[in-house]
Amino acid sequence: MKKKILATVILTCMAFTALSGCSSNGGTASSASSSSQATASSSQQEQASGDVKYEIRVGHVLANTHPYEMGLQKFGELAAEKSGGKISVDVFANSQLGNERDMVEALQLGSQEMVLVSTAVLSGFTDSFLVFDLPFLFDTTEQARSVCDSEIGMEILTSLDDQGIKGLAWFENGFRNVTNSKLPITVPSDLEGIKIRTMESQIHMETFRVMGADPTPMGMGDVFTALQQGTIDAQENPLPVIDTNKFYEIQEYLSMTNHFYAPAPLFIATEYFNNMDEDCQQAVLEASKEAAAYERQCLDDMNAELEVSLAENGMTINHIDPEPFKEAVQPVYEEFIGTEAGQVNPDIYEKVQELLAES
Ligand code: EAX
Repeated sequence: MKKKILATVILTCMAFTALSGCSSNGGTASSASSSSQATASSSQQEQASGDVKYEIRVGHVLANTHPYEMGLQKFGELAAEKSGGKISVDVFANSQLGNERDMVEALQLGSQEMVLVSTAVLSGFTDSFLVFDLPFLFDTTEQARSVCDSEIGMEILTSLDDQGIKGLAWFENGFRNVTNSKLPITVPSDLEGIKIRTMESQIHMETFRVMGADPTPMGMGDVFTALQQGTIDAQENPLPVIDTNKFYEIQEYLSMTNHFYAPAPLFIATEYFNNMDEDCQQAVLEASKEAAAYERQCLDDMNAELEVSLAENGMTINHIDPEPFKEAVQPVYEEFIGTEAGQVNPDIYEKVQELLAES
């Protein structure tokens, strides 16, 4: 009887989500295989009636209303469907399993199966992803996605496989913009003396230092309180993060700097994946790629109206001329492209530039 209930619940949520747009189920640790009610055909029930053999915990640091959550829920539903119910995925939002660096380490230690992160924290594990930390590397989302989906993008994504962190697919966080409580940021000198939270990335910190700001690296879970207490004046994140973390409640100014593009690799613990049945490995690979496309669409849908809604929520929004900012951060390129540890490999950088020249 239990299996039948599980099967029905798995398929009710798949049918429901297939009919709906990009919406998350809310809640904190929500299992993607038991979140909503709908009907399903008997053949689908048979398909998903298998015993759950793999219970996967996937963590992220964003809100359970962010497209990260929607994409991971979709991954769970697809993995359950494609594995005949052998895979069950529980999604943990809001840093419940720790900050991004902790969760990546947890994959290496075998205490967590999957994680979705921004690449900036990976500088503690490898230099392969550093190219994405460079300021103003991309001008458009299309450019960024084409690089992620290219051969060099796939090489970067899988560059940690032999360190226990297997890259599955490129989700997306997006172009990052500055919010602060002091003034509109219109030219680099407006950042002079601004205490800004950054991710734990030397390149990100130096980017703000060369413009006169005072960067503080911090895990995502501590940002809202730090802003609220005034220990920092500013933070930088894509609009969907600003919205779903309600930064508009404590940050007056939003400056559309688009200074970094943050891709978001979906990782699984290599050993855990290698020990899965082949059919479930295939299910994970297919589900991760389909879920990545879905998550990008959710971001696109959300971004279409966020400037208006953030202004309605009281933010003073300004756009910038990027040229003075690009000029101001040139020293970051001189300092961080090279063959030393902590530098962007020149070959990777050149391959990205060649792709951009073709686009
Ligand atoms: O991947 O920490 C951040 O500001 C990022 O947006 C977060 O890592 C999501």
